[in-house]
Amino acid sequence: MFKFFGEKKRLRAEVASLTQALNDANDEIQLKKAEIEELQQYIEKQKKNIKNLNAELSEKEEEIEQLEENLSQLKKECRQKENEINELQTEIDGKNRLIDSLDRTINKMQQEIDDANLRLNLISSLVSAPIKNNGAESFNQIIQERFIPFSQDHNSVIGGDMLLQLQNIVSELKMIESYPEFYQKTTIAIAGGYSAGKSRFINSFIKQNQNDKNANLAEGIEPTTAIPCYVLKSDNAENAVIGRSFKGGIAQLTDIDPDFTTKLNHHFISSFGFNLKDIMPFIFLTADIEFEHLCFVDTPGYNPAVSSQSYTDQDMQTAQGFIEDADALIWLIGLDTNGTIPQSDLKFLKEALSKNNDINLFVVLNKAGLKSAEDRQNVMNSVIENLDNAKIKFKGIECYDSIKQQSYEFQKMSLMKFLTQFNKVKNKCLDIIQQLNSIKQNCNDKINSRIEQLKNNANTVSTLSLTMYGNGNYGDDAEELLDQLKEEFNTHQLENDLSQLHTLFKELENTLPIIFGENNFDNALVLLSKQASKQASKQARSNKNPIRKSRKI
Ligand SMILES: Nc1nc2c(ncn2[C@@H]2O[C@H](COP(=O)(O)OP(=O)(O)O)[C@@H](O)[C@H]2O)c(=O)[nH]1
Ligand SMILES: [Mg+2]
Repeated sequence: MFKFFGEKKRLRAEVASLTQALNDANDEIQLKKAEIEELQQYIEKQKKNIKNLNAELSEKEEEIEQLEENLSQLKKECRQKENEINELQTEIDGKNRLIDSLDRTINKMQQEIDDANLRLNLISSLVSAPIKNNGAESFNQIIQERFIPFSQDHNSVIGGDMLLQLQNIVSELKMIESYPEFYQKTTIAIAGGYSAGKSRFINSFIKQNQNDKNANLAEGIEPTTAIPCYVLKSDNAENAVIGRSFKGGIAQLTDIDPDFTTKLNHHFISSFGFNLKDIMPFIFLTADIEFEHLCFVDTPGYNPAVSSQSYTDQDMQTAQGFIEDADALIWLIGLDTNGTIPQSDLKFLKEALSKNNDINLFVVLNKAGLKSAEDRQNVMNSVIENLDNAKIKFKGIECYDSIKQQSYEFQKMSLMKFLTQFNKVKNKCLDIIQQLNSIKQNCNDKINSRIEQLKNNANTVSTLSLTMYGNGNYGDDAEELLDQLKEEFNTHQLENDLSQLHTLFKELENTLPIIFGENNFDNALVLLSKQASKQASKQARSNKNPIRKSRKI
Protein backbone atom coordinates (compact mmCIF):
# COMPACT_ATOMS: atom_id res chain seq x y z
CA MET A 1 0.00 0.00 0.00
CA PHE A 2 2.66 2.37 0.97
CA LYS A 3 4.26 1.53 -2.32
CA PHE A 4 1.03 2.58 -4.07
CA PHE A 5 0.78 5.75 -2.12
CA GLY A 6 4.34 6.59 -2.88
CA GLU A 7 3.82 5.85 -6.56
CA LYS A 8 0.77 8.00 -6.57
CA LYS A 9 2.61 10.80 -4.92
CA ARG A 10 5.44 10.56 -7.40
CA LEU A 11 2.99 10.54 -10.28
CA ARG A 12 1.20 13.53 -8.90
CA ALA A 13 4.48 15.36 -8.56
CA GLU A 14 5.41 14.26 -12.03
CA VAL A 15 2.01 15.51 -13.35
CA ALA A 16 2.48 18.75 -11.47
CA SER A 17 5.93 19.25 -12.96
CA LEU A 18 4.65 18.26 -16.38
CA THR A 19 1.80 20.68 -15.99
CA GLN A 20 4.24 23.25 -14.90
CA ALA A 21 6.37 22.44 -17.91
CA LEU A 22 3.31 22.53 -20.11
CA ASN A 23 2.40 25.91 -18.72
CA ASP A 24 5.91 27.12 -19.27
CA ALA A 25 5.81 25.74 -22.78
CA ASN A 26 2.51 27.45 -23.38
CA ASP A 27 3.94 30.67 -22.14
CA GLU A 28 6.86 30.23 -24.42
CA ILE A 29 4.62 29.36 -27.31
CA GLN A 30 2.65 32.50 -26.62
CA LEU A 31 5.85 34.45 -26.56
CA LYS A 32 7.06 32.88 -29.78
CA LYS A 33 3.70 33.50 -31.36
CA ALA A 34 3.94 37.13 -30.45
CA GLU A 35 7.45 37.15 -31.84
CA ILE A 36 6.30 35.42 -35.02
CA GLU A 37 3.52 37.88 -35.36
CA GLU A 38 5.96 40.70 -34.92
CA LEU A 39 8.26 39.09 -37.48
CA GLN A 40 5.38 38.58 -39.84
CA GLN A 41 4.52 42.23 -39.47
CA TYR A 42 8.11 43.12 -40.07
CA ILE A 43 8.25 40.82 -43.10
CA GLU A 44 5.05 42.32 -44.34
CA LYS A 45 6.53 45.75 -43.94
CA GLN A 46 9.73 44.72 -45.67
CA LYS A 47 7.76 43.17 -48.49
CA LYS A 48 6.03 46.45 -48.88
CA ASN A 49 9.39 48.21 -48.85
CA ILE A 50 10.75 45.81 -51.44
CA LYS A 51 7.76 46.34 -53.56
CA ASN A 52 8.27 50.10 -53.29
CA LEU A 53 11.98 49.73 -54.00
CA ASN A 54 11.23 47.49 -56.98
CA ALA A 55 8.88 50.08 -58.30
CA GLU A 56 11.53 52.72 -57.69
CA LEU A 57 14.17 50.51 -59.31
CA SER A 58 12.17 49.97 -62.42
CA GLU A 59 11.55 53.71 -62.50
CA LYS A 60 15.30 54.32 -62.19
CA GLU A 61 16.03 51.69 -64.82
CA GLU A 62 13.69 53.45 -67.14
CA GLU A 63 15.42 56.70 -66.31
CA ILE A 64 18.85 55.12 -66.92
CA GLU A 65 17.65 53.74 -70.20
CA GLN A 66 16.47 57.18 -71.11
CA LEU A 67 19.78 58.71 -69.99
CA GLU A 68 21.77 56.12 -71.95
CA GLU A 69 19.74 56.95 -74.97
CA ASN A 70 20.42 60.65 -74.36
CA LEU A 71 24.09 59.90 -73.82
CA SER A 72 24.47 58.06 -77.08
CA GLN A 73 22.64 60.88 -78.80
CA LEU A 74 24.99 63.37 -77.19
CA LYS A 75 28.02 61.28 -78.16
CA LYS A 76 26.76 61.24 -81.71
CA GLU A 77 26.29 64.99 -81.61
CA CYS A 78 29.73 65.32 -80.05
CA ARG A 79 31.34 63.30 -82.86
CA GLN A 80 29.52 65.47 -85.34
CA LYS A 81 30.76 68.61 -83.60
CA GLU A 82 34.29 67.15 -83.50
CA ASN A 83 34.17 66.62 -87.24
CA GLU A 84 32.82 70.10 -87.71
CA ILE A 85 35.60 71.46 -85.44
CA ASN A 86 38.24 69.53 -87.41
CA GLU A 87 36.86 70.88 -90.64
CA LEU A 88 36.84 74.38 -89.18
CA GLN A 89 40.40 73.88 -87.87
CA THR A 90 41.56 72.86 -91.35
CA GLU A 91 39.78 75.89 -92.74
CA ILE A 92 41.37 78.12 -90.05
CA ASP A 93 44.81 76.62 -90.80
CA GLY A 94 44.27 77.39 -94.46
CA LYS A 95 43.15 80.92 -93.62
CA ASN A 96 46.15 81.36 -91.30
CA ARG A 97 48.48 80.26 -94.06
CA LEU A 98 46.78 82.73 -96.36
CA ILE A 99 47.09 85.45 -93.70
CA ASP A 100 50.79 84.59 -93.26
CA SER A 101 51.41 84.77 -96.97
CA LEU A 102 49.38 87.99 -97.17
CA ASP A 103 51.44 89.32 -94.25
CA ARG A 104 54.61 88.45 -96.10
CA THR A 105 53.30 90.08 -99.26
CA ILE A 106 52.25 93.15 -97.29
CA ASN A 107 55.66 93.31 -95.57
CA LYS A 108 57.38 92.94 -98.92
CA MET A 109 55.16 95.60 -100.41
CA GLN A 110 55.76 97.81 -97.38
CA GLN A 111 59.49 97.27 -97.82
CA GLU A 112 59.15 98.11 -101.50
CA ILE A 113 57.09 101.20 -100.64
CA ASP A 114 59.70 102.20 -98.01
CA ASP A 115 62.49 101.64 -100.52
CA ALA A 116 60.59 103.56 -103.20
CA ASN A 117 60.00 106.41 -100.73
CA LEU A 118 63.63 106.35 -99.76
CA ARG A 119 64.65 106.43 -103.41
CA LEU A 120 62.23 109.25 -104.13
CA ASN A 121 63.32 111.26 -101.08
CA LEU A 122 66.95 110.71 -101.93
CA ILE A 123 66.51 111.76 -105.55
CA SER A 124 64.47 114.83 -104.64
CA SER A 125 66.92 115.94 -101.93
CA LEU A 126 69.84 115.46 -104.31
CA VAL A 127 68.12 117.37 -107.08
CA SER A 128 67.17 120.19 -104.73
CA ALA A 129 70.43 120.09 -102.73
CA PRO A 130 71.62 123.66 -102.28
CA ILE A 131 74.86 124.55 -104.02
CA LYS A 132 77.00 126.75 -101.81
CA ASN A 133 78.57 128.96 -104.51
CA ASN A 134 79.52 128.76 -108.11
CA GLY A 135 83.30 129.03 -108.15
CA ALA A 136 83.85 125.49 -109.40
CA GLU A 137 81.17 125.95 -112.04
CA SER A 138 82.78 129.20 -113.25
CA PHE A 139 86.11 127.38 -113.41
CA ASN A 140 84.44 124.61 -115.40
CA GLN A 141 82.75 127.10 -117.70
CA ILE A 142 86.07 128.74 -118.56
CA ILE A 143 87.44 125.31 -119.47
CA GLN A 144 84.39 124.26 -121.50
CA GLU A 145 83.81 127.55 -123.32
CA ARG A 146 87.31 128.93 -123.69
CA PHE A 147 90.01 126.31 -123.11
CA ILE A 148 88.47 123.52 -125.16
CA PRO A 149 87.82 125.70 -128.26
CA PHE A 150 91.30 127.18 -127.82
CA SER A 151 92.85 123.72 -127.58
CA GLN A 152 90.96 122.63 -130.73
CA ASP A 153 92.54 125.54 -132.64
CA HIS A 154 95.96 124.98 -131.11
CA ASN A 155 95.99 121.30 -130.34
CA SER A 156 99.73 121.03 -130.17
CA VAL A 157 99.87 123.60 -127.35
CA ILE A 158 97.16 122.28 -125.02
CA GLY A 159 97.22 118.52 -125.29
CA GLY A 160 94.52 116.08 -124.16
CA ASP A 161 96.55 115.27 -121.04
CA MET A 162 96.44 118.93 -119.94
CA LEU A 163 92.71 119.11 -120.49
CA LEU A 164 92.35 115.96 -118.41
CA GLN A 165 94.41 117.55 -115.63
CA LEU A 166 92.17 120.63 -115.76
CA GLN A 167 89.05 118.39 -115.61
CA ASN A 168 90.49 116.64 -112.55
CA ILE A 169 90.96 120.04 -110.92
CA VAL A 170 87.28 120.78 -111.68
CA SER A 171 86.20 117.57 -109.90
CA GLU A 172 88.40 118.40 -106.96
CA LEU A 173 87.09 121.98 -106.79
CA LYS A 174 83.48 120.79 -106.93
CA MET A 175 84.20 118.46 -104.07
CA ILE A 176 85.94 121.17 -102.04
CA GLU A 177 83.11 123.59 -102.71
CA SER A 178 80.40 121.17 -101.66
CA TYR A 179 82.19 120.31 -98.45
CA PRO A 180 84.74 122.99 -97.53
CA GLU A 181 86.13 121.12 -94.53
CA PHE A 182 87.39 118.49 -96.93
CA TYR A 183 90.04 120.74 -98.41
CA GLN A 184 92.11 120.82 -95.28
CA LYS A 185 92.34 117.05 -95.08
CA THR A 186 94.87 114.66 -96.51
CA THR A 187 93.04 111.91 -98.36
CA ILE A 188 94.02 108.30 -97.84
CA ALA A 189 92.32 105.88 -100.23
CA ILE A 190 91.56 102.50 -98.72
CA ALA A 191 91.40 99.90 -101.43
CA GLY A 192 91.59 96.14 -101.93
CA GLY A 193 89.41 93.19 -102.89
CA TYR A 194 85.80 92.71 -101.79
CA SER A 195 85.50 91.82 -98.12
CA ALA A 196 89.19 92.48 -97.47
CA GLY A 197 87.84 94.52 -94.55
CA LYS A 198 88.13 98.05 -95.94
CA SER A 199 85.05 99.43 -94.17
CA ARG A 200 85.96 97.67 -90.93
CA PHE A 201 89.52 99.00 -91.21
CA ILE A 202 88.25 102.60 -91.37
CA ASN A 203 85.75 101.91 -88.58
CA SER A 204 88.65 100.76 -86.42
CA PHE A 205 89.87 104.40 -86.35
CA ILE A 206 86.48 105.82 -85.40
CA LYS A 207 86.05 106.45 -81.69
CA GLN A 208 82.98 104.40 -80.92
CA ASN A 209 79.71 105.73 -79.70
CA GLN A 210 77.63 102.60 -79.11
CA ASN A 211 74.30 104.23 -79.85
CA ASP A 212 75.12 105.76 -83.16
CA LYS A 213 75.04 103.37 -86.10
CA ASN A 214 75.69 106.12 -88.60
CA ALA A 215 79.04 106.83 -87.02
CA ASN A 216 80.24 103.69 -88.80
CA LEU A 217 80.50 102.43 -92.32
CA ALA A 218 78.32 99.44 -93.03
CA GLU A 219 80.27 96.18 -93.06
CA GLY A 220 79.37 92.73 -94.22
CA ILE A 221 80.37 89.72 -96.20
CA GLU A 222 78.34 90.98 -99.17
CA PRO A 223 79.97 93.84 -101.06
CA THR A 224 78.48 96.83 -99.38
CA THR A 225 80.37 99.90 -100.41
CA ALA A 226 78.78 100.72 -103.70
CA ILE A 227 79.33 104.47 -103.51
CA PRO A 228 82.70 105.75 -102.41
CA CYS A 229 82.53 107.32 -99.01
CA TYR A 230 84.78 109.99 -97.51
CA VAL A 231 85.18 109.56 -93.77
CA LEU A 232 86.48 112.59 -91.93
CA LYS A 233 86.27 114.49 -88.69
CA SER A 234 84.19 117.62 -88.84
CA ASP A 235 84.05 120.56 -86.44
CA ASN A 236 80.55 121.46 -87.59
CA ALA A 237 78.73 118.15 -87.79
CA GLU A 238 79.04 115.12 -85.58
CA ASN A 239 78.21 111.74 -87.08
CA ALA A 240 76.44 113.08 -90.14
CA VAL A 241 75.98 111.31 -93.45
CA ILE A 242 76.04 113.73 -96.32
CA GLY A 243 75.38 112.94 -99.97
CA ARG A 244 77.18 114.97 -102.60
CA SER A 245 74.92 115.61 -105.58
CA PHE A 246 76.00 115.57 -109.21
CA LYS A 247 75.50 119.33 -109.30
CA GLY A 248 77.76 119.87 -106.32
CA GLY A 249 75.02 120.36 -103.72
CA ILE A 250 74.88 118.42 -100.49
CA ALA A 251 71.97 116.49 -98.94
CA GLN A 252 71.71 115.37 -95.32
CA LEU A 253 71.09 111.65 -95.79
CA THR A 254 70.35 111.03 -92.12
CA ASP A 255 67.31 113.28 -92.49
CA ILE A 256 66.00 110.91 -95.16
CA ASP A 257 66.71 107.75 -93.18
CA PRO A 258 68.39 107.75 -89.75
CA ASP A 259 70.02 104.43 -90.60
CA PHE A 260 71.19 105.42 -94.05
CA THR A 261 74.65 103.85 -94.25
CA THR A 262 73.26 100.33 -93.90
CA LYS A 263 71.02 100.94 -96.92
CA LEU A 264 73.88 101.62 -99.26
CA ASN A 265 74.37 98.18 -100.71
CA HIS A 266 74.52 97.07 -104.32
CA HIS A 267 70.93 95.81 -104.16
CA PHE A 268 69.53 99.19 -103.12
CA ILE A 269 71.63 101.00 -105.65
CA SER A 270 70.65 98.71 -108.53
CA SER A 271 66.95 99.12 -107.56
CA PHE A 272 67.06 102.69 -108.91
CA GLY A 273 67.11 101.41 -112.49
CA PHE A 274 69.94 103.82 -113.24
CA ASN A 275 73.33 104.29 -111.71
CA LEU A 276 72.85 106.22 -108.47
CA LYS A 277 76.49 107.22 -108.67
CA ASP A 278 75.53 109.44 -111.61
CA ILE A 279 73.49 111.66 -109.32
CA MET A 280 75.32 110.98 -106.06
CA PRO A 281 78.98 110.42 -106.93
CA PHE A 282 80.05 110.09 -103.30
CA ILE A 283 79.06 110.57 -99.71
CA PHE A 284 80.74 112.13 -96.69
CA LEU A 285 80.54 110.52 -93.29
CA THR A 286 81.64 112.67 -90.42
CA ALA A 287 82.77 110.83 -87.33
CA ASP A 288 85.10 111.20 -84.42
CA ILE A 289 88.15 109.70 -86.13
CA GLU A 290 91.51 109.27 -84.45
CA PHE A 291 93.46 111.21 -87.10
CA GLU A 292 91.74 114.57 -87.31
CA HIS A 293 93.49 115.78 -90.45
CA LEU A 294 92.98 112.59 -92.43
CA CYS A 295 90.11 111.79 -94.72
CA PHE A 296 89.72 108.08 -95.48
CA VAL A 297 88.11 107.12 -98.76
CA ASP A 298 86.22 103.85 -98.55
CA THR A 299 86.37 102.69 -102.15
CA PRO A 300 84.26 99.90 -103.61
CA GLY A 301 86.12 96.59 -103.88
CA TYR A 302 87.50 96.37 -107.39
CA ASN A 303 87.33 92.68 -108.23
CA PRO A 304 84.34 90.82 -109.73
CA ALA A 305 81.40 91.06 -107.38
CA VAL A 306 79.45 88.07 -106.18
CA SER A 307 76.26 89.93 -106.87
CA SER A 308 75.25 90.16 -110.51
CA GLN A 309 73.53 93.50 -109.99
CA SER A 310 76.65 95.34 -109.05
CA TYR A 311 78.44 97.80 -111.29
CA THR A 312 81.73 95.97 -111.29
CA ASP A 313 83.33 97.86 -114.17
CA GLN A 314 82.28 101.13 -112.65
CA ASP A 315 83.49 99.99 -109.24
CA MET A 316 86.85 99.32 -110.82
CA GLN A 317 86.97 102.72 -112.51
CA THR A 318 85.77 104.48 -109.37
CA ALA A 319 88.37 102.76 -107.24
CA GLN A 320 91.08 103.67 -109.76
CA GLY A 321 89.93 107.31 -109.93
CA PHE A 322 89.95 107.75 -106.18
CA ILE A 323 93.35 106.15 -105.86
CA GLU A 324 94.76 108.54 -108.45
CA ASP A 325 93.43 111.59 -106.61
CA ALA A 326 94.45 110.48 -103.12
CA ASP A 327 97.56 111.58 -101.27
CA ALA A 328 98.25 108.05 -100.09
CA LEU A 329 96.92 104.56 -100.67
CA ILE A 330 96.45 101.78 -98.16
CA TRP A 331 96.01 98.44 -99.89
CA LEU A 332 94.23 95.78 -97.84
CA ILE A 333 94.64 92.03 -98.22
CA GLY A 334 92.28 89.84 -96.16
CA LEU A 335 94.29 87.08 -94.49
CA ASP A 336 91.14 84.96 -94.12
CA THR A 337 91.14 84.12 -97.82
CA ASN A 338 94.65 84.93 -99.02
CA GLY A 339 98.06 83.38 -98.45
CA THR A 340 99.79 86.05 -100.52
CA ILE A 341 98.89 89.06 -102.66
CA PRO A 342 96.49 87.87 -105.40
CA GLN A 343 97.59 88.33 -109.02
CA SER A 344 94.49 90.48 -109.67
CA ASP A 345 95.62 92.86 -106.87
CA LEU A 346 99.06 93.17 -108.45
CA LYS A 347 97.52 93.88 -111.86
CA PHE A 348 95.19 96.51 -110.41
CA LEU A 349 97.96 98.16 -108.37
CA LYS A 350 100.29 98.31 -111.36
CA GLU A 351 97.60 99.96 -113.44
CA ALA A 352 96.67 102.46 -110.71
CA LEU A 353 100.30 103.30 -109.94
CA SER A 354 101.11 103.74 -113.63
CA LYS A 355 98.86 106.81 -113.51
CA ASN A 356 100.21 108.14 -110.23
CA ASN A 357 103.61 106.66 -109.67
CA ASP A 358 104.42 108.95 -106.75
CA ILE A 359 101.56 107.75 -104.61
CA ASN A 360 102.55 106.59 -101.16
CA LEU A 361 101.50 102.95 -100.89
CA PHE A 362 101.14 101.06 -97.62
CA VAL A 363 100.08 97.41 -97.55
CA VAL A 364 97.97 96.06 -94.68
CA LEU A 365 97.57 92.34 -94.15
CA ASN A 366 94.18 92.59 -92.49
CA LYS A 367 92.35 90.08 -90.25
CA ALA A 368 95.77 89.16 -88.86
CA GLY A 369 94.26 87.91 -85.59
CA LEU A 370 92.99 84.87 -87.50
CA LYS A 371 96.54 83.64 -88.27
CA SER A 372 99.47 82.32 -86.24
CA ALA A 373 102.66 84.39 -85.98
CA GLU A 374 104.44 81.91 -88.27
CA ASP A 375 101.69 82.08 -90.93
CA ARG A 376 101.65 85.88 -90.76
CA GLN A 377 105.41 86.04 -91.30
CA ASN A 378 105.22 83.65 -94.26
CA VAL A 379 102.43 85.63 -95.95
CA MET A 380 104.29 88.89 -95.36
CA ASN A 381 107.49 87.52 -96.92
CA SER A 382 105.59 86.22 -99.91
CA VAL A 383 103.72 89.53 -100.42
CA ILE A 384 106.96 91.53 -100.22
CA GLU A 385 108.60 89.20 -102.75
CA ASN A 386 105.68 89.55 -105.16
CA LEU A 387 105.57 93.36 -104.82
CA ASP A 388 109.33 93.58 -105.42
CA ASN A 389 109.09 91.31 -108.47
CA ALA A 390 106.28 93.48 -109.85
CA LYS A 391 108.42 96.58 -109.12
CA ILE A 392 105.67 98.08 -106.98
CA LYS A 393 107.18 100.48 -104.45
CA PHE A 394 105.64 100.56 -100.98
CA LYS A 395 106.38 102.57 -97.85
CA GLY A 396 105.60 99.78 -95.43
CA ILE A 397 103.66 96.63 -94.76
CA GLU A 398 101.95 95.56 -91.53
CA CYS A 399 99.83 92.71 -90.21
CA TYR A 400 96.81 94.32 -88.55
CA ASP A 401 93.46 93.21 -87.16
CA SER A 402 90.69 95.76 -87.65
CA ILE A 403 88.32 94.07 -85.22
CA LYS A 404 90.85 93.69 -82.42
CA GLN A 405 92.42 97.05 -83.42
CA GLN A 406 95.77 95.37 -82.96
CA SER A 407 99.02 95.73 -84.87
CA TYR A 408 101.35 92.77 -85.36
CA GLU A 409 104.55 92.40 -87.40
CA PHE A 410 105.59 95.16 -89.83
CA GLN A 411 108.41 95.95 -92.20
CA LYS A 412 109.94 99.26 -93.31
CA MET A 413 107.40 101.42 -91.44
CA SER A 414 104.52 100.81 -89.04
CA LEU A 415 100.95 101.66 -89.99
CA MET A 416 100.75 104.14 -87.08
CA LYS A 417 103.83 106.01 -88.29
CA PHE A 418 102.54 106.03 -91.86
CA LEU A 419 99.18 107.49 -90.80
CA THR A 420 100.75 109.93 -88.36
CA GLN A 421 103.09 111.38 -90.97
CA PHE A 422 100.09 112.29 -93.15
CA ASN A 423 98.01 113.61 -90.28
CA LYS A 424 98.71 117.27 -91.05
CA VAL A 425 96.51 120.13 -92.19
CA LYS A 426 96.63 120.22 -95.94
CA ASN A 427 96.59 123.39 -97.99
CA LYS A 428 94.49 122.34 -100.99
CA CYS A 429 94.29 125.93 -102.25
CA LEU A 430 98.07 126.02 -102.56
CA ASP A 431 97.95 122.57 -104.11
CA ILE A 432 95.49 123.67 -106.78
CA ILE A 433 97.43 126.87 -107.55
CA GLN A 434 100.57 124.76 -107.94
CA GLN A 435 98.76 122.30 -110.22
CA LEU A 436 97.49 125.21 -112.34
CA ASN A 437 100.95 126.79 -112.44
CA SER A 438 102.49 123.54 -113.55
CA ILE A 439 99.97 123.19 -116.41
CA LYS A 440 100.53 126.84 -117.32
CA GLN A 441 104.29 126.33 -117.25
CA ASN A 442 103.91 123.36 -119.54
CA CYS A 443 101.93 125.41 -122.08
CA ASN A 444 104.44 128.27 -121.75
CA ASP A 445 107.35 125.96 -122.41
CA LYS A 446 105.68 124.48 -125.45
CA ILE A 447 104.79 127.87 -126.99
CA ASN A 448 108.13 129.43 -126.12
CA SER A 449 110.05 126.58 -127.64
CA ARG A 450 107.94 126.95 -130.80
CA ILE A 451 108.62 130.74 -130.80
CA GLU A 452 112.29 130.04 -130.31
CA GLN A 453 112.26 127.61 -133.19
CA LEU A 454 110.47 130.07 -135.49
CA LYS A 455 112.86 132.85 -134.52
CA ASN A 456 115.80 130.58 -135.37
CA ASN A 457 114.20 129.80 -138.70
CA ALA A 458 113.59 133.51 -139.34
CA ASN A 459 117.26 134.24 -138.51
CA THR A 460 118.36 131.54 -140.90
CA VAL A 461 116.20 133.14 -143.64
CA SER A 462 117.70 136.60 -142.90
CA THR A 463 121.22 135.21 -143.09
CA LEU A 464 120.29 133.44 -146.30
CA SER A 465 118.85 136.61 -147.84
CA LEU A 466 121.98 138.59 -146.86
CA THR A 467 124.23 135.93 -148.37
CA MET A 468 122.17 135.83 -151.55
CA TYR A 469 122.22 139.64 -151.73
CA GLY A 470 125.99 139.63 -151.24
CA ASN A 471 126.42 137.04 -153.99
CA GLY A 472 124.35 139.19 -156.35
CA ASN A 473 121.78 136.49 -157.14
CA TYR A 474 118.92 138.24 -155.41
CA GLY A 475 116.20 138.53 -158.04
CA ASP A 476 112.57 139.71 -157.54
CA ASP A 477 111.34 136.11 -157.35
CA ALA A 478 113.83 135.28 -154.63
CA GLU A 479 112.91 138.38 -152.65
CA GLU A 480 109.22 137.48 -152.78
CA LEU A 481 109.96 133.89 -151.73
CA LEU A 482 112.14 134.99 -148.85
CA ASP A 483 109.50 137.46 -147.67
CA GLN A 484 106.94 134.67 -147.74
CA LEU A 485 109.26 132.50 -145.66
CA LYS A 486 109.82 135.32 -143.17
CA GLU A 487 106.06 135.64 -142.85
CA GLU A 488 105.78 131.84 -142.21
CA PHE A 489 108.24 132.20 -139.34
CA ASN A 490 106.42 135.14 -137.84
CA THR A 491 105.91 134.68 -134.10
CA HIS A 492 103.13 137.26 -133.63
CA GLN A 493 100.36 134.66 -133.62
CA LEU A 494 102.12 132.52 -131.01
CA GLU A 495 102.91 135.53 -128.85
CA ASN A 496 99.29 136.44 -129.11
CA ASP A 497 98.31 132.86 -128.10
CA LEU A 498 100.65 133.04 -125.15
CA SER A 499 99.09 136.22 -123.87
CA GLN A 500 95.59 134.75 -124.44
CA LEU A 501 96.59 131.67 -122.46
CA HIS A 502 97.92 133.80 -119.62
CA THR A 503 94.62 135.64 -119.53
CA LEU A 504 92.73 132.31 -119.42
CA PHE A 505 94.89 131.00 -116.57
CA LYS A 506 94.45 134.29 -114.73
CA GLU A 507 90.68 133.95 -115.13
CA LEU A 508 90.85 130.39 -113.80
CA GLU A 509 92.89 131.57 -110.82
CA ASN A 510 90.37 134.33 -110.17
CA THR A 511 87.67 131.73 -109.43
CA LEU A 512 89.72 130.23 -106.59
CA PRO A 513 88.99 132.95 -103.97
CA ILE A 514 85.26 132.24 -104.49
CA ILE A 515 85.87 128.62 -103.53
CA PHE A 516 88.55 128.94 -100.84
CA GLY A 517 87.78 132.42 -99.56
CA GLU A 518 89.90 135.54 -100.11
CA ASN A 519 92.04 134.98 -97.01
CA ASN A 520 92.94 131.37 -97.76
CA PHE A 521 93.71 132.29 -101.34
CA ASP A 522 95.96 135.21 -100.31
CA ASN A 523 97.72 133.03 -97.72
CA ALA A 524 98.34 130.38 -100.36
CA LEU A 525 99.87 133.01 -102.67
CA VAL A 526 102.12 134.23 -99.85
CA LEU A 527 103.22 130.65 -99.16
CA LEU A 528 103.85 130.12 -102.84
CA SER A 529 106.04 133.20 -103.16
CA LYS A 530 107.96 132.18 -100.01
CA GLN A 531 108.54 128.75 -101.53
CA ALA A 532 109.65 130.36 -104.78
CA SER A 533 112.12 132.71 -103.09
CA LYS A 534 113.47 129.81 -101.01
CA GLN A 535 113.94 127.84 -104.17
CA ALA A 536 115.60 130.82 -105.89
CA SER A 537 118.06 131.43 -103.05
CA LYS A 538 118.86 127.71 -102.97
CA GLN A 539 119.50 127.86 -106.70
CA ALA A 540 121.64 130.97 -106.28
CA ARG A 541 123.68 129.26 -103.53
CA SER A 542 124.30 126.21 -105.64
CA ASN A 543 125.26 128.43 -108.62
CA LYS A 544 127.72 130.35 -106.41
CA ASN A 545 129.37 127.15 -105.18
CA PRO A 546 129.86 125.04 -108.26
CA ILE A 547 132.87 123.31 -106.65
CA ARG A 548 130.90 122.27 -103.58
CA LYS A 549 128.14 121.17 -105.87
CA SER A 550 130.44 119.12 -108.01
CA ARG A 551 132.06 117.64 -104.90
CA LYS A 552 128.70 116.65 -103.66
CA ILE A 553 128.00 114.96 -106.97
N1 LIG B 1 88.36 88.66 -87.80
C1 LIG B 1 88.35 89.77 -88.54
N2 LIG B 1 87.30 90.05 -89.35
C2 LIG B 1 87.32 91.19 -90.08
C3 LIG B 1 88.41 92.11 -90.00
N3 LIG B 1 88.15 93.13 -90.83
C4 LIG B 1 86.94 92.87 -91.41
N4 LIG B 1 86.44 91.71 -90.94
C5 LIG B 1 85.16 91.11 -91.33
O1 LIG B 1 85.21 90.84 -92.72
C6 LIG B 1 83.95 91.11 -93.32
C7 LIG B 1 84.10 92.11 -94.46
O2 LIG B 1 84.45 93.36 -93.92
P1 LIG B 1 84.12 94.72 -94.68
O3 LIG B 1 84.78 95.80 -93.90
O4 LIG B 1 82.69 94.85 -94.97
O5 LIG B 1 84.89 94.45 -96.06
P2 LIG B 1 84.96 95.37 -97.36
O6 LIG B 1 84.07 94.75 -98.37
O7 LIG B 1 86.40 95.28 -97.80
O8 LIG B 1 84.57 96.75 -96.97
C8 LIG B 1 83.04 91.62 -92.21
O9 LIG B 1 82.28 90.55 -91.75
C9 LIG B 1 84.01 92.08 -91.15
O10 LIG B 1 83.49 91.99 -89.83
C10 LIG B 1 89.51 91.78 -89.12
O11 LIG B 1 90.51 92.49 -89.01
N5 LIG B 1 89.42 90.61 -88.42
MG1 LIG C 1 82.96 97.89 -97.53
